[in-house]
Amino acid sequence: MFRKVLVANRGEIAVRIVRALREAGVLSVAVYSEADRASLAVLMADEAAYLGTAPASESYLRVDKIVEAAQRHGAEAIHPGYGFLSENAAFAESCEAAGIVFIGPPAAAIRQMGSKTAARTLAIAAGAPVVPGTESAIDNLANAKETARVLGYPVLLKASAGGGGKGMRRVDREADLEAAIRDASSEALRAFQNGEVYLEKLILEPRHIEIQVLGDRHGHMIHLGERECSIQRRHQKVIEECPSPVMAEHPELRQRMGEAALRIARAANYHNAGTMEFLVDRDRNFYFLEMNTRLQVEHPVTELVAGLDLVQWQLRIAAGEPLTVRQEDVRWSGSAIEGRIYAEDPDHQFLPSPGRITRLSEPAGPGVRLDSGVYEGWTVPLDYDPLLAKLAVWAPSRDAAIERMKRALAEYTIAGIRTNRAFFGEIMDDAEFRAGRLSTAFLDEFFARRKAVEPALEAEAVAALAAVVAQRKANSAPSTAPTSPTSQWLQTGRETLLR
Ligand code: MV4
Repeated sequence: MFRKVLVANRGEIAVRIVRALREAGVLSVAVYSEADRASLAVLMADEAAYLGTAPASESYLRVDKIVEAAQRHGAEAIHPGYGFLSENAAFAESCEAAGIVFIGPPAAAIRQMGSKTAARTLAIAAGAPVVPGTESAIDNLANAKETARVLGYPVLLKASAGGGGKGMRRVDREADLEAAIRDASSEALRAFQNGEVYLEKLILEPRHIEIQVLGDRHGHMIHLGERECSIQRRHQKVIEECPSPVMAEHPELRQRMGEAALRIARAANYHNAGTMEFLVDRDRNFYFLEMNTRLQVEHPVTELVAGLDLVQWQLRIAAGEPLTVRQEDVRWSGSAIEGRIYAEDPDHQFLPSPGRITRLSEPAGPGVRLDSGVYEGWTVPLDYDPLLAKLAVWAPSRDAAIERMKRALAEYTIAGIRTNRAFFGEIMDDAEFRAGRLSTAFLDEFFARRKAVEPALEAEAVAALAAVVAQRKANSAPSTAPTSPTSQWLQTGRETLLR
């Protein structure tokens, strides 16, 4: 195992990795920008290295400064976390060139999976199902029209270099195809410096289900089942769970998707942790979409249900140790749900809400796992992704996990900034969510349902205000009426809300 590892990231994931290093007896080096001088990861790590000013382009994206910091601190390896440089093949190569182990897959696999068309070609060669479409970029309109006609409208234009929804265009009829290609291509060029686009058949209201894989440097690879990630807003995941509610009714689907994921990973000569994204349609046909060659934000739900520590395995695998877990050893137990707590205002178009956290009280207790990157008094910078923490719960059943999530959310107080915390409680109470009827259209439909009941909620707010006013009067009067500690506590919370 390594003696010292540098964590090339920030926020909750830097904290997650520092914790894993501490448990493994490995010294940790945090890196930080001007805005993150007093970050939780910096406070928790053994050592810290300053990178530069707040913009990521001057700090967390600076390959030269990060590699130099690792050398200066004597770190033998770098864990990139997610985002930033985690899927940058040139960064992985720079690490290796400097004699530093990149804790992740081979640079060649990162590069290959970075091209969506190359990934599709690889998946096809591996015998895995992909969405019907083209394997190479569109180079003339006549061919594109012919392809779209064969696929059948609606079709979806996607950026070859893309992912995450950028440069995507739905096309419903041939008359719209030419303009859509032009728009998608120029968007792709701006976002990825590569204007290539290709065509896929549009899958209507799919589920987004991904498979976690883990492989060592000696050719042994396993899958750890799925995560259901259909609840997304503008390609940003909001809630993830394991198992997927579809697997409860169709357990054979996990094995079939797991095997497809393994075929693709083997074809890519993959090692370390990786994730295959699939779309699953209403008839439970599944199609490979793309591969994420990094540790994912939502990895805790897999850890909770499969009962292993993905970051520990990433470290051991990068250090050359064999993966001693066999596929038949993997057992999935119970149900886990994760909610991403963002510093954003759900009542105002989810605008980022940076600022100082004036009060923080965190949930705990049975089955609760909080991966947080903040503390009371911390100022959430506006320079980065507004993810504050991930609240994950485990329980023996999905219904019990939902109740546990509601309980944990009720224990969670974050004051000083706006967060999406309360919004999760509403989703946990949603009948469609509880029935497990999920698709990528879920949140749009949820907002439409919520709008329909808004007038009733306003009346409820007036009643709540009246109750607080009455309670305040009662409290100020010299009364012997017993007030329970619970009601006192709840009232403090209500007052915070009504301020
Ligand atoms: C699709 C699709 C339907 N049909 N491809 C969005 C991001 C990118 N990773 C792939 N995405 C999609 N590709 C075909 N052929 C629907 C989506 C999609 C989506 C996928 C996963 C999670 C949320 C989504 C929200 C809207 C659209």
